[in-house]
Parts: sequence; C-alpha cells; structure tokens
Amino acid sequence: MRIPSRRTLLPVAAATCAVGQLAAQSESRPNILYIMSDDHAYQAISAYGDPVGRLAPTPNIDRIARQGMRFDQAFVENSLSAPSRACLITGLYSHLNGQRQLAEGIDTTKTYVSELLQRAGYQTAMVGKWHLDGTPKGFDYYHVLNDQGTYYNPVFRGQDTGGKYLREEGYATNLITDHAIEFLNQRDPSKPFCLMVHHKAPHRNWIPALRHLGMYDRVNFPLPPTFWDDYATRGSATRTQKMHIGNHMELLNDLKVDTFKNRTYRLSRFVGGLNQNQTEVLYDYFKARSDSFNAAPPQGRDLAVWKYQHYLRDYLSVIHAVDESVGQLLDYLEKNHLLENTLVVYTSDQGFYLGEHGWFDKRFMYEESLRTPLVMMYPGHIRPGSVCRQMVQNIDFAPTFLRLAEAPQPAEMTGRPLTPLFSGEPVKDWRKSIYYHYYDYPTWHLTRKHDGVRTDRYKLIHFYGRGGTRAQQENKYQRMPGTREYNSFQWMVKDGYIVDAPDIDYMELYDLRNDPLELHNVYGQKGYEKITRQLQRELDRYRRELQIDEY
Ligand code: SGN
Ligand code: CA
Repeated sequence: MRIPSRRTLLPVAAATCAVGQLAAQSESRPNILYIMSDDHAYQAISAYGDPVGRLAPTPNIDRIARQGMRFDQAFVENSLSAPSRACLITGLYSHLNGQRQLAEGIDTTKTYVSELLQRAGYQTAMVGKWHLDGTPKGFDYYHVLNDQGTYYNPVFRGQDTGGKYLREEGYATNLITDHAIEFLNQRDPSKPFCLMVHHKAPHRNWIPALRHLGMYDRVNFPLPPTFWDDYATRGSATRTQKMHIGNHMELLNDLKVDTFKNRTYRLSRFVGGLNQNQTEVLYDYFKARSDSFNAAPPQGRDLAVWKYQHYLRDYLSVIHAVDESVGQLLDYLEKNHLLENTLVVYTSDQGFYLGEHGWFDKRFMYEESLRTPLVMMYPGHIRPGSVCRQMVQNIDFAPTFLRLAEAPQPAEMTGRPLTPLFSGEPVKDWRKSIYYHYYDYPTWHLTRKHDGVRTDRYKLIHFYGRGGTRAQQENKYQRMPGTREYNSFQWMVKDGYIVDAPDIDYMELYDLRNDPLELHNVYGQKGYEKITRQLQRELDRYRRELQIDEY
C-alpha cells in the first residue's frame, strides 16, 4: 500500500471550524462512491426544488446535497445511456471513445479510468447497468446486468459467475444495492476503493417495487408550463420526433393499460420473468388501472394528461427505491466510519423530460435532457449545503477521480477535475462553454442529429442530416451488413418505425436568461447578430479542436 500524503485537497476558504478539523483527520486518498441512475431527471430530486421533486421527495439524495454540493449546471456531452457511460469510463467525447450511438460499440482498446485507478492502488468495483461492449475492464469486482437489464429477477454476470449471466430473484434496485454492499464487505480495507453503482432505474418502462406500487396514486402532478408546446419558432426536429407523451407514449408497454376488449389481461406483455407473488401483486395493481381506463377512456388532451399523471406516478415510485438505496449506502458508510474519507457522487446518465415540451425520453440539447442531476459530498473538502453554478460536464468525472487518486490525467482526456470547485468559491479560469453532440438517428424516438454550444446565457444548436431512411447513407455502420447498426436499422424499417422526414441543416438560438423555457428560437432575429457570430466561432473552435468529422 502506498503511504498516503497528509494534505487537504483544496483550500476550503469559507469552511467552518468543524469542517477544517475533519479535513485535518483525512490522511489518505479518499474512497469514491459513484452512484449513477438511468434517466433520472433533476426535476425529480427534491434538493433541486422543482414542483415534481417537492411532491415526491428524495430525502437520501438530498442528504448528499445538504452535506455537500448541488451542481446546477451539470451537463452531458451526448444525452444517451451507452454514450454517457462510455464517456464516464474513458473521459472522452463520443466520437473519440467510439460510442456515438446506442447501437455502436465503445472502442474497448481505450484505457478505462478504472484501469488507471487500479494502477494507482485503488480497489475498483462496478455494479449494475454496464450497457457497454465487452467485459468491464479494470475492475477488481464487477457484477453487471445484461444490456438494459430488467426490473424483476434480472440476470447478472461477474467474476463470481464465471462471466455467465445468472438470474437472481428480486427487484433490480435492491439487488444492485446488495451487491454493492457485498463488495464493500469483502474489500481489502487497507486500500482506498472506487465503487460505481449503476442503477437500471428509473429507465423506461418504469415498473415499481411491489412495496411502492401506488404510492403516488393520490397525487396530481402539475403540468410543466411547456406541456402544450406547439413548437412555433422552432425547426422541424421538434415536430418529427417520436417522444411525445400524448402521441407516442404507449398505453400497453409504458402505462400498462390493455385496451383490447375480451382479451385476458397479461402482464407478460410489458414485464417478463416474474415469480408467483410478483405476478399476483402486479396483476392486481395494473389490471385495476387498465379496467378503470377502459371504463371511460380519456380522449385528446385529456388522454395526454392521463398519460402524464400515470407516467409520473410510476416513474417517481421507481425513483423512491433508488433513493432508499442511496440511504442504505450512506448508512453503510456512516456505520463503518467511511463517510469522512469518501467522495460520494449521485448523478444520472443524462436528464429526462417529464412532460416539458410535451415529451418523455431525452436526446435533445434542450435543458431537461442536456442537464443531469449532480450532487456530491466529501466531508471536510466540499462545503455542506453549497451550490455550484459553474458549467461541468460528464467528461470531468474521470479527471476528478484521477486527481483524487493522485494519478496523472492522460493528455487525451480534456475534461477538468472538479476538485477546484469543491470550496464553493467561483473558479475564475473555469470553462465558459460546453460542446454537445447527438448522433443517434434514425433510431428510437427519431430525434434528429445535432451539435451545439451552451454558455451561461445562450445556446446555439445546429440540426443536420438526411431524413427518414435516407439517413442510412450518412452512417457507414448502418450500411454495413452484419453490424449492430445495420441490424437495428433494418428492424426499424421493417417495423415501419422510421417515417420520412426532411433533410435538414438549420440553426436555433436561445437566450436562456430571457427565455429559460426555450420556447423562443431567436436565431436570425435582429439584435442577435453579434452573439450569434461569437457562439458560431466557439462552435467552430470545438469542431476544429476536437476534430469532429460530421456536423
Ligand atoms: C430503449 C427505450 C427507449 C430509450 C432507449 C435508450 N425503449 O430502447 O425509449 O430511448 O432505450 O435509453 S423501450 O421500449 O425498450 O424501453 S438509454 O437510457 O438506454 O439510452
Ligand atoms: Ca439513460
């Protein structure tokens, strides 16, 4: 074991006396507990203060915010699961780590941050949703789900299963927590650890734990102010997507309602592999919902509102189990006197629409999916109750872990360690903008390709690419028989999922100070010429420096 250096990682300028005392006690490099859920909107975390979060509190995630820092401008570089995970694990943007789209594969020859941490003497573990090609590299312990995983009785593989997937009975969020604790119990306590706990929840199709079914049934969630957005002033991408609650959210798969008359209600149409007790409890609950819907099916706008309410009730019930899991892990650290020397991170692989612009899912560069929740605690180093408004991005996680591990940051990682922000004092030479790029078209939800820059105040987005099946011509993998992209593309064409859409090449500009809801695209409007030129230059700089090859 290396001899830990006695030091405070950063000046906690305005820290209280108690904080200073704690810092002096931490004589070794910290442990890292990184908890990431899947599709958790910041609007659904009470620490962020949004109406939904206030009605469905997350007391344990809030504990991290209260004892640490809430980041209000945390962004992803590509709002999609596997790309976000590939970014976390390599510290690289999508086009550099190979995983630009869901159907692509991460470049497994890249060095993973887990390997670097291992080399630096950390004990590393990955539990839960991996959702990347290959075996998790650089982990002393891994126990991961297959692909997206399932909510009930999922299969896991790890060193202990000889790399084979084995089914485990229970609810995914609980099982993942149990395996995380299993690692903590069996680890070598003489070494610092980095444990990544990646929940499947609250990913679509939002099936709660039996104990949480119906917990929000008496709550009516307020519609977000943009719920009836008509996309006036915006380009065609906002209208040709398939992620609209009213038009595209599925009654059966998403909301568990079977509208076919005279057919037996079967859970297996939206959830598989249940045991008898799970079947009975879920059946009673969702059959009653289905019956009540069929007795008086809402239409038009009422249907959209009905879907929204039930979507939120399921989604937030699923999150309740995630919050409980966070509480269990924090309690474990506390009981084992690990809290003082552990950086605890809670975040999501991206943000999510909870009815904003009428949508569910993510992908777009508009705020609710570009922004991801992020809270961190590290007693003695992060000021309790602090809020960071500087722009951070998921390319920064790997550099942060390496800095804490006192390991060098490889030159190809261009993110920045977040440690200088921990004091809560503004850092002057911090980044003034972030770059975003979404590539996953034409697949699920038909969100068009786009890239863009966001500054504190403005957002410039470029939507581009051929529409409908013509988009295949722009993607070498979708044209190459045998690849995953090709197969998934063929399947979507056969299924009639991909509808025709125009070829596009247009810009949008938002002034987030005057228009935080992003309803007014002001690109090309008088008075915005100068800022447009500046933002365009910034976008060009990113494309050049990052060697972006399509836009
Ligand atoms: C599945 C979902 C999509 C979702 C993607 C990506 N459909 O395909 O709604 O956008 O995952 O999600 S489902 O009917 O199979 O649930 S991600 O978080 O993994 O990127
Ligand atoms: Ca996700």
